[in-house]
Amino acid sequence: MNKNFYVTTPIYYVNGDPHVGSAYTTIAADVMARYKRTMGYDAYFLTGTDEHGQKVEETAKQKGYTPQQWTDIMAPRFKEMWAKLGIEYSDFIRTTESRHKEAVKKILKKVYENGDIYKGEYSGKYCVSCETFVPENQIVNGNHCPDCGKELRVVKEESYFFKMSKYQDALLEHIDKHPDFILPRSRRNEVVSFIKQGLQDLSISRNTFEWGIPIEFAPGHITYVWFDALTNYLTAVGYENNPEMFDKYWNNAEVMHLLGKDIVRFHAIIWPCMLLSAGEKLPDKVVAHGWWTSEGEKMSKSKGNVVDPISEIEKYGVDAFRYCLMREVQFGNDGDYSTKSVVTRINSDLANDLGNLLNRTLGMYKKYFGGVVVNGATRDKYDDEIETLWTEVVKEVEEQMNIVQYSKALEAIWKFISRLNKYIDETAPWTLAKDEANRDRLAVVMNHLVDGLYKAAVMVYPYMPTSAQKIWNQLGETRDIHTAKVEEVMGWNLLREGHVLGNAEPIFPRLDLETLEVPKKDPMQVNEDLEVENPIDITDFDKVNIQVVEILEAGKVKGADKLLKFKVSVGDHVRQILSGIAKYYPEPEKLVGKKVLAITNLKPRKMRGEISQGMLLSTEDKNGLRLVEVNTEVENGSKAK
Ligand code: ME8
Repeated sequence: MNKNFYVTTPIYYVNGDPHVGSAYTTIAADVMARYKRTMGYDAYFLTGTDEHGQKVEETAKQKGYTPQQWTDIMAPRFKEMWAKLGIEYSDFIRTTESRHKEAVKKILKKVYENGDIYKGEYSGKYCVSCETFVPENQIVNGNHCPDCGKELRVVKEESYFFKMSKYQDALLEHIDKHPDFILPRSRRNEVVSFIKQGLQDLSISRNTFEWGIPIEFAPGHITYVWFDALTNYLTAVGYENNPEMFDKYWNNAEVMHLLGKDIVRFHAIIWPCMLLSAGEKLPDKVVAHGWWTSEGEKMSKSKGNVVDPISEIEKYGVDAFRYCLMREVQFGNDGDYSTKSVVTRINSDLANDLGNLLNRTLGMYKKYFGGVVVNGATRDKYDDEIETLWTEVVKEVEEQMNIVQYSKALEAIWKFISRLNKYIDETAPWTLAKDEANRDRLAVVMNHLVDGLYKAAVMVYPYMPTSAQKIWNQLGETRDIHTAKVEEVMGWNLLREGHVLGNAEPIFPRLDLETLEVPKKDPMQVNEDLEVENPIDITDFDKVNIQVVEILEAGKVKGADKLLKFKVSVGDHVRQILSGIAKYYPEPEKLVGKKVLAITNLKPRKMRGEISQGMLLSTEDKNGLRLVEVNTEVENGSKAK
């Protein structure tokens, strides 16, 4: 069997700091690599940063740096975060490295020589935040991105196109023949129906800015950032400079890309088409996970509810944090990160089930046998049950990990841990200990417990490496758990007669939700990195005339239930303004005498045969809609600046 494995995370944009979302994918990849190693694989794990493109260029500029300076500041921040989260990647790639530039050149050349690139003009809409071209039929709310909701820009420039349409059938066939190519399987249908709508050729070059990899056959053009970024997966395993490595970790490995559902199409459509054109093998699994929200809301910098992994690991410890992320949500589904669910999880699974089991077991071993292993031979049906369950659990974990279902794998592991707890109740060692005649039986029971814990440590190691090591150490095993293999712990009686167990120390302290120190945000703190939606320039604002107007008359419009008709004074003249707010002002005449704000340079238009020469400003909240009132002392016609 092929025992090489290659797992990747997306390479993250360096426009902001890593957060719980990027941490999630990276932890998932780390868990997978560690798990595969325990299963005897030679696993290679890649993460890194996506440093080119308009989004990064613009962020750098806003912050007052050159793009290179900015990426040099940001890339180490990702490395630092991953170190704190116990991530042990094999390589960290930055797309500004020369090895990557060479790899991009190579793949572009291959695709070009294959006749799959032609010159044309791109004319349409572009979302800088997603770095993606948005076809007309997908635009939402007038001019916004269907994925992130941000405003789109018009792009009209000469561009080179990749003949993606040519690979439509080959890709569909591949997906059909490989049921696990896109995971979870539920995502597969979405991708297939998208492809079936017809693949468009893809613009793969830009020529109106400079932060990217130049294209040899297209002077003045740089590589479209996604074409550049996706290639990173090849670069890191020696596509351009190390054929031996490339053979090992690409051609002869199980290749798995982990990513969020936001970028499935790039990975399950564009990327395989690029590889088909370049004549390279396709990855084996493209696995998309869901989206994290925080305490029930979408995470955003402006709301200030972005979960910072550092504060979480300060509260719970890194292993508990890793465990909760992987356990709480089924991989593929969206999840909500809340303090309550994390605390509940830690208390029940870690402190109670696992921590207590270890504590009780070591306590009893010390009491009954002085903490030194004694083997015995008196078996019972409970021993058989435990042993059978263990074999089933290993199999179940392997099946779940194959379809990248971490929470299900953990459920299986916890079935075993809970069974060990139940085994204590069934065998009641404290009763056995009362009678010297049961000493041999007591030894068998206690050995099953320490043995079970020894095995459990290997199973939880990918998720909680430090705690797993602590469990081994408390069991008197000094070996580095990194080297542990599931195969070695399949059998029983792993701890031999005379083995000295260590001391029990609590690994997962119980948390109290009430008294948990949740660092309170300073309500007066100003967020300097606040992200503004649809930012405009002061010159944009200057175009809009907002003036104070006094309502002189207000009434209903015949035949139009929603409309109110106002006569307003703008200081030197009177205007008529219509507004669709009748529902909120059943007695409009009460508005007479109030001063409100109006946009006065909106093109006049007729509604229901009546002219409207402006727009009254209003605000809306859960209590309904209200006109924006101004102090009556302000003179009519005064401009809002
Ligand atoms: O897309 N919940 O980079 P990116 C879950 N550079 N996962 C989340 C998340 C959330 N709320 N927020 C982010 C890019 N993620 C490209 C990738 S790959 C060749 C190029 C995770 O910085 C998730 O993995 O926007 C998502 O796919 C990724 O961060 C997007 O990272």
